[in-house]
Amino acid sequence: MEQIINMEEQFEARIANEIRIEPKDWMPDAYRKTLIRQISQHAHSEIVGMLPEGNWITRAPSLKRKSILLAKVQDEAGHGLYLYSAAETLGITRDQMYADLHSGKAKYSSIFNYPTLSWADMGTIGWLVDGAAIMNQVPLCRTSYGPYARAMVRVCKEESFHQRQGFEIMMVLCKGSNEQKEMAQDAFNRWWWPTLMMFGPRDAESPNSETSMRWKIKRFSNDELRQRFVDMMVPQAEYLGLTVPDKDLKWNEERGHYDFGEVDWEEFWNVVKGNGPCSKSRLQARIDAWEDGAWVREAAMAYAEKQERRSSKTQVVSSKTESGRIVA
Ligand code: BYC
Repeated sequence: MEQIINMEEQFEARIANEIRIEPKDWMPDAYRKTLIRQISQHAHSEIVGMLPEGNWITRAPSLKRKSILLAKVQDEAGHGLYLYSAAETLGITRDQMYADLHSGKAKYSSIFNYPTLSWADMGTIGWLVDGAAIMNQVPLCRTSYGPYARAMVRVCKEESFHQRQGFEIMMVLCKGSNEQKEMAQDAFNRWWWPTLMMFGPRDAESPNSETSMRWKIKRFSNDELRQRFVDMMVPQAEYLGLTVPDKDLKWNEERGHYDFGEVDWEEFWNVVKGNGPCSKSRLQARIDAWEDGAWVREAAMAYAEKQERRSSKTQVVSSKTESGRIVA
């Protein structure tokens, strides 16, 4: 008992002194549990996040746009893999994480349950959704768990490129024909509010925030990051000549921030519970990919076992040779 209290004190002292917690360090069960929850959900978001954009690879308007989009979607797969690896260091297996996603137990970001209806959605996702991801993830480069923080450094570099490419698509559309401008505004109208939902519920309704902030897993609250995001995006929308679809949006001189309207929280919770416009098809696509890939996993396992058998046979032969009993 005394030993646990001691370890708990050491853990809290490390957190207070900004010393990262590493996989082999002692950590409270609740810290491990909430990290597995957040990191695995983050990984699932990256993987499910490939679907709405993957939908446009075959319909990209030029070869250049197609290759950029392909590279971006591949980057998201990479992010998912770093994050699954980071979660595995906490003692959960990848198979378990996939099983939790497929059964609906584990969540993924609500944003990916909306459809991508036009090419302008590719620009809007890059600009807005990746913009929100950067706002949320840059502080995670300083999160208290070492493997998560290190994964985030690379993820954020790649996300910055993604955001630039999204903004550039929007620039081209907004400078284009009336039809292109309308397409850009329509995509912006559809994605603005769901993007604000990415930051999670209001602080007062966020059950995980208090402990996650205390343990420095989260560095800023959901509402703080949402406000920063609005402050950053409004001037960019103005630059593009787009109208933010919020009649309550107004610069507040006193606060030094934009005031903005209320997110539709009923819609948010509905999507989080799995009733978003594309929730069923997104999850089904992941389940199908898992089932269709069974033969690849089986073949890889059979190959690994064959290699293992071969190398153990070679070891027996070479150890016999060394002992002088067999001479080739
Ligand atoms: N969607 O207590 P709260 C990307 C859940 S990938 C769904 O505030 P927390 C990209 C929350 O999980 C971006 N669920 O939670 C990829 C919790 O339920 P549980 C993904 C949400 O964890 C490809 C409950 O609501 N980014 O950008 O303190 C292409 C109460 O919430 C959402 C990350 O995952 C939501 N939006 O704070 C392009 C970042 N919000 O788990 C782009 C890492 C909340 O108790 N994650 N919930 O059952 C985080 O920073 C935090 O987990 C959150 C939520 C801010 C999201």
